[in-house]
Amino acid sequence: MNYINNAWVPSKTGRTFDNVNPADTSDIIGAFPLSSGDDVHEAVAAAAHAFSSWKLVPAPKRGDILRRAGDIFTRRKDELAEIMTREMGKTVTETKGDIQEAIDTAYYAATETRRLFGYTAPSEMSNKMNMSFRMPIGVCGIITAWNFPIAVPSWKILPALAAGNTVVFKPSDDSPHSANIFAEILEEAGLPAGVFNVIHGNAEAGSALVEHPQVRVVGFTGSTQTGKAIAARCGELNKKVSLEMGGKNAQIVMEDADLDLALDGVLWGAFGTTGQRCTATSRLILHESIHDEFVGRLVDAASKVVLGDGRKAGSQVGPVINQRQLDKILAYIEIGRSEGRCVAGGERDVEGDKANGYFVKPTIFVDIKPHHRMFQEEIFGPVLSIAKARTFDEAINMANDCQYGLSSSLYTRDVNRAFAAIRDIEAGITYINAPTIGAEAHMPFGGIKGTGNGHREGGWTVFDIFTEWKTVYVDYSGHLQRAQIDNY
Ligand code: UN1
Repeated sequence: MNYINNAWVPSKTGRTFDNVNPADTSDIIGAFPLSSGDDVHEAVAAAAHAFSSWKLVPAPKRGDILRRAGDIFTRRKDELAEIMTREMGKTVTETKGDIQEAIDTAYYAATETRRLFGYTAPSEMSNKMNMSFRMPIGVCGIITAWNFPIAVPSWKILPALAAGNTVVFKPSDDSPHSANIFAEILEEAGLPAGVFNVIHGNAEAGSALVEHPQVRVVGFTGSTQTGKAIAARCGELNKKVSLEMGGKNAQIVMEDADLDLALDGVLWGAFGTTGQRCTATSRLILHESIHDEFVGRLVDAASKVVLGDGRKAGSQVGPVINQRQLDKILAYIEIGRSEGRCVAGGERDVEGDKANGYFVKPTIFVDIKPHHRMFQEEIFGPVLSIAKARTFDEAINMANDCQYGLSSSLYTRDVNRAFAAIRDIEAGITYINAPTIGAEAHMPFGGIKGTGNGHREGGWTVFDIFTEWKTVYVDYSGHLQRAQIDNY
């Protein structure tokens, strides 16, 4: 069902799609609406109507609702984690972490409602005050991917609501159930009807949302191809748009690093969430003097990673999301074989029950050169490509030789190298002695170059997306003062 005006309604199309468990494709979780522009229109109309009263609710009162949502997410965490794992595959430990990001964001956004600072500045004239306020914008259209079904939507939706906007959310058709729980939680927290709406479906619903004249802001996380198309359309329609697209994140390990730490970092960064994070470590740049030893240990560790249904105790890595992604990953593995040498994995895991799901063994390629496709293109799966660097500068240049710029990581014990990397790596996020993953809700999140379009979610920077400035001049002089004329 779609969720419009606090009611569960079927699509006017009468069409549905199946939500399939990627760990066991015979397990159909349910049918969800394949919505069209008419459904989107109804949701946007509800959100536009709700905006006129929601924007007048004092921001701290809006914050109270978000805080309650954080409490309910906490209460429903275990149940929701099971549901999320069943529909998108990552382990329950990881889906709990996903929900924790929403809890953190809810409490953070709630607190920000007591700030949402504007600013004041002196006037050029006497007896006049200048100030500028952050104002809500209207209906926000939110479109997100399936890999973080609750966390990533929460980064956008909760601050958008905190700022006084209303929302129509089009989740991925690979994680619709989690989105519906999101709606249930916001309703129970006390969000008025129409303030938050969910429309299920595929690109048809997504593009209707982007096109709708009453949608003033579009927030998107997903593929580079779709993101660029949305941005182009938003350019024509003159809409505000924030994009969070691909990554090809590098971890550099220098010869002076704590190698045990670096090994744990790359294992979790590359294969955690089955490599399906925009922040996943997909390029490993090793100093040549430690290359062979490090690769040997990494291959050993990767071959011990336990693949399995994310709901089963002991599983460390779940399946990939669907047949399309499986095919894409296997195709990249073939490209990898032609560009370098496969030293771990390189195939599906079809042992026992895993034959029913989309499992891919943690895969490692060595002898990859910086210009290779394996080092340039986002794969979004458990595939790591390794290259050798002779010097620190060469390692930094290799990390930067890439169209994307989301996350990055350097392992070293040399404080000078650490600060040089912070300065020189072209990415929105740099980790020192930590993997490329693990963003925290109250810090700006986003990337440069091909990853984004200059916006950041997370932290207070997210309010740059979901507010517009209203500048106010109050002249209490009692006579006409003409700026740029009378005061000079
Ligand atoms: C994403 O993959 O879209 O920092 C987001 C991280 C997670 C979020 C990833 N907290 O890896």
